[in-house]
Amino acid sequence: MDLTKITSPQFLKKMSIAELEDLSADVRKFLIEQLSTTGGHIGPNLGVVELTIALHKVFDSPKDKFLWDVGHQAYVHKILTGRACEFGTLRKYQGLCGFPKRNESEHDVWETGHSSTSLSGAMGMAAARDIKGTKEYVIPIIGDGALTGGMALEALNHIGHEKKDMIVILNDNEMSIAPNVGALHSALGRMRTAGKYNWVKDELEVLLKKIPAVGGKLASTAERIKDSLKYLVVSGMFFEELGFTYLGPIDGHNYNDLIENLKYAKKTEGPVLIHVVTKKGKGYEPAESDKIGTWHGIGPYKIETGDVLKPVGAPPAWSSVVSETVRKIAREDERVVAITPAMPVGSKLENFAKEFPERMYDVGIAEQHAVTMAAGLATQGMKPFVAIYSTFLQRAYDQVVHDVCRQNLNVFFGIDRSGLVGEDGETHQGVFDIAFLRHLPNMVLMMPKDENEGQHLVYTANKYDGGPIAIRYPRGNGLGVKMDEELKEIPIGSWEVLKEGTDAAILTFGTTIGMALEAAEALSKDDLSVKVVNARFIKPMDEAMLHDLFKSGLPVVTIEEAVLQGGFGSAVVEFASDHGYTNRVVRMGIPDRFIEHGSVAELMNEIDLTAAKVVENVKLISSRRKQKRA
Ligand SMILES: Cc1ncc(C[n+]2csc(CCOP(=O)(O)OP(=O)(O)O)c2C)c(N)n1
Repeated sequence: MDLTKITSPQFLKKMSIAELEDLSADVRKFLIEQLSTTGGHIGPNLGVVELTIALHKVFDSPKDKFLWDVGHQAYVHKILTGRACEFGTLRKYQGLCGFPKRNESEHDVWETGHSSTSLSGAMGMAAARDIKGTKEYVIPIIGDGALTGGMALEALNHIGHEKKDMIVILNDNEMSIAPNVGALHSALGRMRTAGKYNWVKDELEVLLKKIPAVGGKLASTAERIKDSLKYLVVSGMFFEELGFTYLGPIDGHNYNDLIENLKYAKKTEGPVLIHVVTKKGKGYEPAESDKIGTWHGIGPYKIETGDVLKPVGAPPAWSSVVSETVRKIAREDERVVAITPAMPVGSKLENFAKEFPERMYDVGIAEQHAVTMAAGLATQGMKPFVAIYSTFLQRAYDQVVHDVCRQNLNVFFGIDRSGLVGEDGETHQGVFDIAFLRHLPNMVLMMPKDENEGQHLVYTANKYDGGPIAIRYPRGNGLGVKMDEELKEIPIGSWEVLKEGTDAAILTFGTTIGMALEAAEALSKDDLSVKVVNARFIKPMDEAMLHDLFKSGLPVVTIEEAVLQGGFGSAVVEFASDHGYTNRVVRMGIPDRFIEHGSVAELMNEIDLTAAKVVENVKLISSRRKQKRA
């Protein structure tokens, strides 16, 4: 079938099981081919082909509401709702978003990117439905990984209590990004092996009702028998105890099972949870046999071999530089403990885990717990390292404030994927952390100019005993600079002058240093001499250098790949104002809006964060100064 001709999921209603199976094969072929050129979340999507088709066959989207948790597995939903023709632009600048997007389709009713929000969103939609008196079904689809997130458990607790009509689909593929972890994961494992409780329960009821005369009475006692059967047949009655009708486990690649259970759930009052067992990567061997999560989300690849097309000889990834330095330090310092909330692969902590299994914790998708657990470790004199993506640290904000900063504990944060992350788009851009950390008492915040300085800042963080300290580093690879053998401490709050100049100063750090140097070089051709400063400590700033700079009367440009409001430039302006300096300061950074997906270069261009714009700004302010002097 030509998937690009699909305009609405209505065509599914008339299809037989055999036709649905043919459609699944077409969808898989399409995904494997398309994603081989664009990259994307291939594993999760290949796993939900039958599930998504069955959902659209049984329910009526957009009247019925599908909420895709995390949203990375919504590609099949996008295909069935008329977007196959746009797949060539997937995750590209101004192209199809890799996650559900409300302005893309009326079938995308809930936007996601961060995990474990679907149940709370669904509870809100169900509450609205009941207040308004409408009749639609609300169907959150959540993975076994996302279910470990605290928010999902908070919502389960509430939904079970409220007894709202809702059909929760638990897509259990035993994987999070990496293999799923935790006691809940083990409980699901026991449910998977316990067999089909629901059918046993129903068959018993039907059987008892058939017995003449006493049947009714017996059937009423069936309730009680059912209850005891729950314990007999299913080892973990977690969901039933919480107030859900539990159906499953069912084979998520079998249309008969899927459709029958979805229809049964439609008739069931109160919250239902269907436990659907799927295989991540189903139908594409390299993805299906992946045990560590390489095929969860991936760049372009060669279909025949599964080889991922990567530049050869690239410098080490930033995550590697930081995590491997922590590993090196951990050999000498037994207080070092590494914590990741579900991202051991992305954070490049696999080597650390192998070498120090007793000092490594993958806590699952549990950012809040990760941060507060680190605080607990620190109270006992340990030196916890929390490797966490900037965007996901947002979820643990109060834990950073209340548990770590307020108690002034020695927790070291590795804030990975800081700055624009590109193709994952607005839910994942790591652009808020400076603004939400800079104002916290006790916090030290740094960003290195290259990977050599990065390893020294990691060492500095380990030596620091004054409380919380965080290093930001971007997605992707380092610059390929020479690495010093010996690690050294960099004085807290010290900046570095990279280039002297007399007409203007550029203050910047991390990824935008290259842009500043390039601009300074271009400006020198116009006879403008620009000072460039590596402001590697965002907090505390190098106040001595700032005083000198402002006293010298130089106009200043600040550059940051982070939001302008509350950012580094704001800190510089605050400093100037507090000390009565009136030098002109132009702040460059991310404007007050969410930045969508695209390559980082395209996005930087869109928001005018380019060397050309730096040149323009420096010319503007330095010519004023020249006029003033003349
Ligand atoms: C709050 C948050 N933390 C971490 C992530 C990164 N992440 C994206 S998908 C994923 C795993 C989700 O696993 P699961 O829900 O089982 O879905 P699957 O990919 O296995 O289908 C993780 C940890 C995220 N999106 N949101």
